[in-house]
Amino acid sequence: MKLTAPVLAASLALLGACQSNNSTSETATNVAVPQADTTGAKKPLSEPLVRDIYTADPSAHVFEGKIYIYPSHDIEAGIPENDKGDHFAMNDYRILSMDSIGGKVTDHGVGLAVKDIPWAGRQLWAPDAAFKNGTYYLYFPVKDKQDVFRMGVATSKTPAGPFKAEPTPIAGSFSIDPAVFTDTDGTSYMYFGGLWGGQLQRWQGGKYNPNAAEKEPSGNVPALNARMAKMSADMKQFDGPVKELVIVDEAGKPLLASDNKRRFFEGGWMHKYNGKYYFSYSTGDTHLLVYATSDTPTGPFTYKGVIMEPVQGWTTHHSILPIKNKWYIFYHDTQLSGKTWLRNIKVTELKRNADGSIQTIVP
Ligand code: FUB
Repeated sequence: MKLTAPVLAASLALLGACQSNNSTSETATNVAVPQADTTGAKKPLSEPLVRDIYTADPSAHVFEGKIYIYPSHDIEAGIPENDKGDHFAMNDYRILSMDSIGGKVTDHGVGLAVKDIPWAGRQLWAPDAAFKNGTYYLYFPVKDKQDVFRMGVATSKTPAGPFKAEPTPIAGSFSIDPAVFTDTDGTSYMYFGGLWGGQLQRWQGGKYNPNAAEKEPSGNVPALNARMAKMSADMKQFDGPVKELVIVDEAGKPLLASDNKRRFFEGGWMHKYNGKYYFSYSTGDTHLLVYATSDTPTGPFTYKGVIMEPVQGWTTHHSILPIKNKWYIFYHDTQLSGKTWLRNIKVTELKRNADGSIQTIVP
């Protein structure tokens, strides 16, 4: 997570204050909003899915024949930007759904709030969801009362929630951006981690160091990697140790910290295509979405290329899934606000070449 002032935000017109409420509502998607383009900026590839609230970090899934989206719910908390990301002070999640791509978006209201998580302190960041054995699981990172990011899990009998949080965080979890992937053999894994404000650098060596530098190592040393763990049968715990998800270059060498156009930063996502595992992630300070592939869900993964060029805003966060014979990528930018901490989710088609490689999207 970028923690300081916007770098790439173009000066598109503000579209009015987004008002947040807890009610269920419907909004039309991809509605063109008439506005004069006085900036000469290029038209974005797609339009925000919702305009009455700010949303980011969309994890999308098909549940019960509909597309459910579990985004962060950005708010203007009035907290000045700082290097620890205090201004990303989100308090709850709003769960969204739509029947099809391009259809109406239903806002199911608050699915989980910080106040209802017994161990939480502040900052409800990018979530993900999963379904197993008749139960829906919402995975979320939030700072505990000691201001350390941990991962929690909450459950519901319906994908729209509301979700009830477990009384304690997932033992052994840390940092941010959980993405839970269930393989074709039924085994589920959580992929997670994020640098800088996501605190991953505080966990080098496997132990928490509150005095670690606030940024990552630099230079010709191995980059910090995302983490992964197998999920327990009840999907509420890790089943085994947390492992590093090693990403190597075409020569099989681990990516270096200095290689910031390719190294992992945050926002990991896993999907499987034609028997191969695709781990995609944000490169943070170089503003790219990139991917690496492997023959196993545990890696090592080999870097392959860029999925998405920089969006408007500092960075984006995504999910990739098949819907009715096509693949889609959900992501965010800052088209509605021009502010890095007030984002809006979007979706566009993801296309591949015959060899399975992903075509680069210019958003
Ligand atoms: O929304 C808060 C953080 O911003 C997420 O956890 C990161 O992935 C970045 O999108």
